[in-house]
Amino acid sequence: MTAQLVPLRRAPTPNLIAPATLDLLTEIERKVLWLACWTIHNANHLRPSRDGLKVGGHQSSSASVATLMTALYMQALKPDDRVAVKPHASPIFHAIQYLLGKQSRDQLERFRALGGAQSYPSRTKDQDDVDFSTGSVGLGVGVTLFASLVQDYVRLHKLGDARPEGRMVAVLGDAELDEGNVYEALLEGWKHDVRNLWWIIDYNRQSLDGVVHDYLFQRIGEFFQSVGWRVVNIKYGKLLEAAFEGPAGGALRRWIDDCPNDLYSALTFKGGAAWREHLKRDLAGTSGFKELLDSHDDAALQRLMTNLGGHDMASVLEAYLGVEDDTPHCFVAYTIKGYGLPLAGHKDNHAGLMTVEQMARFKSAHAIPDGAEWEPFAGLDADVDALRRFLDEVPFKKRADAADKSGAIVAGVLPTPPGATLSTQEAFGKLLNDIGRRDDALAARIVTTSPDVTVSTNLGGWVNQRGVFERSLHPDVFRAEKVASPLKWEKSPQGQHIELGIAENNLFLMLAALGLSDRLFGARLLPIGTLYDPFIARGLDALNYACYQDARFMVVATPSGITLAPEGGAHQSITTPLIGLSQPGLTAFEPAFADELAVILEWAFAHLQAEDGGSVYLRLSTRSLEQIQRPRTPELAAGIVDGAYWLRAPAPGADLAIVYTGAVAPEAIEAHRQVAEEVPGAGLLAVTSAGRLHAGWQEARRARAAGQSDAAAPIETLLGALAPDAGLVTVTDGHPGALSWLGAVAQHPTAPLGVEHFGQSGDIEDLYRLHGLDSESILDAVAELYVRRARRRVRGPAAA
Ligand SMILES: Cc1ncc(C[n+]2csc(CCOP(=O)(O)OP(=O)(O)O)c2C)c(N)n1
Ligand SMILES: [Mg+2]
Repeated sequence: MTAQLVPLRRAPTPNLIAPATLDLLTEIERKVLWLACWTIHNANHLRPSRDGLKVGGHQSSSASVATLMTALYMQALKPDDRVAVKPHASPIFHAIQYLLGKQSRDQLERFRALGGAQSYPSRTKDQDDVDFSTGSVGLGVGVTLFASLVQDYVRLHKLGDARPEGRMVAVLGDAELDEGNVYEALLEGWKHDVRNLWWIIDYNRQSLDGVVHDYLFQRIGEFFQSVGWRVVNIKYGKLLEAAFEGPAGGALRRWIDDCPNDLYSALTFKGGAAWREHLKRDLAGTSGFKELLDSHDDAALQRLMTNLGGHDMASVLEAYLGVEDDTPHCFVAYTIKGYGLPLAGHKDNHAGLMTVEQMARFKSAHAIPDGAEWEPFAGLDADVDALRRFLDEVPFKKRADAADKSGAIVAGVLPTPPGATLSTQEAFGKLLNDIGRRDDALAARIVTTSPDVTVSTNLGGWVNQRGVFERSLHPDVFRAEKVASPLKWEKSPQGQHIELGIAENNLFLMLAALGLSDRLFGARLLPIGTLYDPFIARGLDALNYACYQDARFMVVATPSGITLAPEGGAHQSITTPLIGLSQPGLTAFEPAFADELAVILEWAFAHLQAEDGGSVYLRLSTRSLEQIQRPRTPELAAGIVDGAYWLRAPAPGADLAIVYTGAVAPEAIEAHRQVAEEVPGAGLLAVTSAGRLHAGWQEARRARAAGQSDAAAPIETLLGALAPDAGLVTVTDGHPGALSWLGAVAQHPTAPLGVEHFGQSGDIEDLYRLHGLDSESILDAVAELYVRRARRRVRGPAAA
């Protein structure tokens, strides 16, 4: 309890809430706690277990926020508010939804079972009204900040249905504030002057491993304040506040404030007698103290000493309802992990579950008759009709579906940017620049964002057309002062580019929020984020988080691989093609030519909006390649979108194909030219998306297993042109595993080339030779395959 947060603003004490309402809310809170604990108990102790694994669920983390969440959902939230609930309070969330008629008993009974209510609130998997998924601590907190920015963006661009502004709320565990992404978000939010944000910290001073120190929290209040937030402490409940008014009140308050967190937790767990023993020893002789102790039996003393603000409905409501403006608010609610349960305060209670005996006592304390465990009003003192009426009138219950119903935005044909030689990054810049000139829905709905690499990822042309977004007008001073620059940098509420500081976590949380805009704010946006490919890893969990929520966005990562040669090993990405191949909800493309990119972009805009679509990752390069002048035939376009096409078709039954993806195209083309002199029928396969090929292959396998015997994946059809024992040489500027699996499609012997070690500076020629991506290495791999084949023919398959 030592954290003396700067008393920036004490909760105001006007009588904001009628006593009868307070009583009803207190009853509902009891029910919420009961249902959450019972849901977990049912899953662990009553539902048959087939695998003997502990099902889990967090009764203590849930109990910690029962008051905070009940007050929030049942009283403070308005229909347009959006909430991220700390992962381990999922049972409390589901219980609240259940009482509001938005969650079924069946879902609660199947908590953590297949198809049931999810362990951690999930937008896509839960059936009740989850606004933001949570699970990886810190990310749900951060996304609310970016959502508030998106809400402002939508409003200032006059998109959507002009609904009232909502608050973006995070209910977070105190340990979430150890996650750096939270501070990255706070700094970015400060720059953008965010509003309508509430972060409610469940300050139980416990994390997973135990009771935490206060070192960080001693600074938290000041930190929030320094970035423009208002901090509201909800420290003491009404019982304690009343006790502080008595003669020994000052001494008692000091004792609690000075009590180390671990001792406070241990005494909470032990109960009234333990408090008495310590207080007697420490406060002996304090005037009025004996009377205070004597007027409390052990149970009353336990109630008094644990009456922290976060468990006191009146204190919590005063804090929530006392907010009068849109300034970001941080509520520091003092709580006890496991409050109201026999687990309260124990340092090991994070994953602790009440035993069957403890649950039986808990059940009788809640006056729940046998068989009425799931009944919404069983065991409550309040009048059931009054409870029903109250729940029916809860403002949050009236929220409408936020989906954007204005129909799909059509990209139409995106002409290939002209140029004899182009890099895919350059082509991307030109394509976006062209879109920026259009006066249509596509151009209006695209919003770009980048963590300080706008110019170097080629978004400059687009930004020149569309401007930078800021809530207030900020002219381009360089332009006004006539300092020559190819870039305009005027900031205004109409701007369509959101510039971020260098923090890739923020980029992906921004994309998550932008990519949910249709479902959160009724206005579909087409977000495009750019960054350097290696730094995807820096924000990877946030990228995964964005995909998990089914946010829809495009991430354009450039430059990539060792092809950015002189930039060296610290900027070379090796593993990203594997991320692109395996990340659910994200379809990765790595084109080589500008016409491929144009086709991919057309497809991507539709995919971002399709019911069964998803997000798109483009891995691009700064290497200028000689372009192929060719018509965009439907076959070519289909191949590009499906993931591959024959750049040089193999002769029927050919026994060799060179397969490449992305910027290594010239080496593959050159190797193929040389091979073709000796093996005239060899094929050259251009792969635009290993991920699409792989997904198509899996889909065809499943279709065949389901009885559709003629199902064939694009990659199966393509490789079907080769001889059964044809060799494949695959080459990619990334880990070779991204393409080596192609050998498994039709069991073709395969030699996979790619990058397996950290690189270093150099020019492309040197580096390709070093990593074995040059045409010589491709030819060596061809030779290796022929040698293997010859051996196999002589000695049988085992010899290869
Ligand atoms: C990124 C991440 N790392 C680790 C975990 C595992 N984990 C789950 S809860 C938790 C501690 C949570 O403590 P706190 O936020 O204070 O929540 P409480 O349970 O106390 O309410 C940890 C480390 C996680 N979910 N996410
Ligand atoms: Mg905690």
